[in-house]
Amino acid sequence: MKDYKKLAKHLLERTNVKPEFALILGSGLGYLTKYFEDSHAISYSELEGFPQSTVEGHAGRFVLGKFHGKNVIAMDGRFHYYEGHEIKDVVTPIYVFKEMGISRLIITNAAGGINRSFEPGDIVAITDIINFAFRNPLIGPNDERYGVRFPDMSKTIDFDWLEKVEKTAESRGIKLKRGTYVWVTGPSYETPAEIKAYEFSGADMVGMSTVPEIIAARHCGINLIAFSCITNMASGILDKKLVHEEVVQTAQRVKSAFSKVVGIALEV
Ligand code: 6GU
Repeated sequence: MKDYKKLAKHLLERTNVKPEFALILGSGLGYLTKYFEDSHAISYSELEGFPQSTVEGHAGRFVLGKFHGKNVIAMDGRFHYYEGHEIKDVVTPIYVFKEMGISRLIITNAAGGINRSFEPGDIVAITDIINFAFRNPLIGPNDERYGVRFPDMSKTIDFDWLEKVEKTAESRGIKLKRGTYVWVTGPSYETPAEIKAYEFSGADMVGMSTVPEIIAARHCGINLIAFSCITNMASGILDKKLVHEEVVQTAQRVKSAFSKVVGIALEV
C-alpha cells in the first residue's frame, strides 16, 4: 500500500497553506489556479511515488493557495486510466487529500452530452454515476484505515452543498443542470450504438474520468460535489464527428461561468 501520509506531509511542508478544500480541475480548467493568491505550485514529478500526467492540456501539478477566501489545493491535471496508469494510481491524490485533513472536494471535468436537452457550454452537476469502465479502484485488500470493504454509494455527492451552490449560482445568473455521468475508459470516443445504450441506461453525459475519484472519496469519507462542462454532444446525438479541439474550445468558452461556479462552491 502507498504511503499517503508521507506524500501529504511532503505537500504540507512545502507551503504554509493548510487546505480545507481540494479541487480537481478537468480539461481546460487549469487556468483557474492563476487566480489563486499566495499560490505555490508543486509538480507531480517532484513527488516521489506520484504518477505523471501525460494528456494534452493537463499540466501535472498541485497548486496550493487562497481562492475566494478559502485555503485550497488544486490538481492542475489529473490521472486518467486511459493514460496507462494503474487504477490505484488514479485515486492516489484522494487518499493524500484525506491525509492532509481535507474533508471537502470539488471535481470538474469535460464531458460529452447524451441528454438531448443539453448543449455544449452547459454546466451540469453530477448527481449520480454509472461505472461502464468496469474498473474499481477499491479492488484488492481493503485499507481499513480509510474505509470499509463495501462502501455505500447511494449518495455519491453532497446534495445539501449542491443545493446551496445551485441557489447562489441562479441568483448570479448561472443556471446549473443536473445529470448522471457515465464513466468509460476511452481513449477512443464512443460509437453511436454505445451512446444509445448509455442513454437507455439513464446516462446524461459521458466522460473518461471522475468516477474513480468519486468512489475513493466515498470510501474514505470526503464530501464532494462534481461538475461537468458539456463540451460537445456525444457520438450519434448530432450528425457530426468528434474532435478533441472542440472539447478544448468549449472549455475555453465556459471558463468564466465555470470558475464562478467553483468560487460559489467554496463560498456557500
Ligand atoms: Cl463524447 N466521450 C467521452 N468519453 N469523453 C468526453 C466526450 C465524449 N466529450 C468530452 N469528453
